[in-house]
Amino acid sequence: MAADGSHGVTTCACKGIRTCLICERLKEEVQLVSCEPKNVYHFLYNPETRLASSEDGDAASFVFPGVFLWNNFISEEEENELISSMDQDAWNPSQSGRRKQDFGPKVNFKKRKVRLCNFSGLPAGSQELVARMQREPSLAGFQPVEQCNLDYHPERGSAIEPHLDDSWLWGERLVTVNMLSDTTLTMSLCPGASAAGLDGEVRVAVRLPRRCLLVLHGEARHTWKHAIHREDIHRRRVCSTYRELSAEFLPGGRQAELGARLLGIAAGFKGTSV
Ligand SMILES: O=C(O)CCC(=O)C(=O)O
Repeated sequence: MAADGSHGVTTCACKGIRTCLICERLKEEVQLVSCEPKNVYHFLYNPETRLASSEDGDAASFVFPGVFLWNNFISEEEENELISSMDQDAWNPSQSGRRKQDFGPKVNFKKRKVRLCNFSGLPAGSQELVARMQREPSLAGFQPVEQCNLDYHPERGSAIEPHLDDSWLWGERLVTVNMLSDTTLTMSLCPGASAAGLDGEVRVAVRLPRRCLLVLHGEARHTWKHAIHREDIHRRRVCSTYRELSAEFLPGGRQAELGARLLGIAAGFKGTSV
């Protein structure tokens, strides 16, 4: 295995409209065209003021709710330990040049089916991090039942397209730990929605420093799509995203029993990737 944990990957898992540099090189006929619509207004999020300010200075700033950033959430030593432990496991090819490791139940979001399958819990290395998260008031009671590690590399043109995370199974707070390099999370509104009274697409750049923790909740979780663009991956980047259960799977919810089983398994912190 190479120092970056790669396994000499020369194939990819892209499907449909998704591509990465590996399949683009293989399919020479693929012509990449910029998908940027005409009217795009670029804003930069300021974590201190919680305002999104126009990068070109041509529009008024607006409050951007639902982002919480914790700088230096992990130390360099912890980052090294986490990455070397991940690199001892296989990384599975995923779409758009990403590789992934999953610790969670098997889910069919279309059919709304959850199966425990081989879910053996979150990995041991996350136990202390989860306890640390829970001490932050805005993450009180945060009990993740899924951890997804993603590996991005500029050589593969890794990216993740703008999307909203599911909210049938996953709860209010999405928590990500950003490792190995700085990057930018780009937030954009779903078509038809407008922000700051602007006629066009509004994009808000949220800078993610190496070793920070990011929480998306509220409007940033449900109204704004999030993406990592290929051009914002400058070096290898690894992130771990932790997801909690929605109300349907918590006490009082229709699937509380299944939720309790998932919580019990996750919190054993004896997991291997599924
Ligand atoms: O790479 C990231 O920080 C975002 C990951 C993400 O959006 C996802 O796993 O759904």
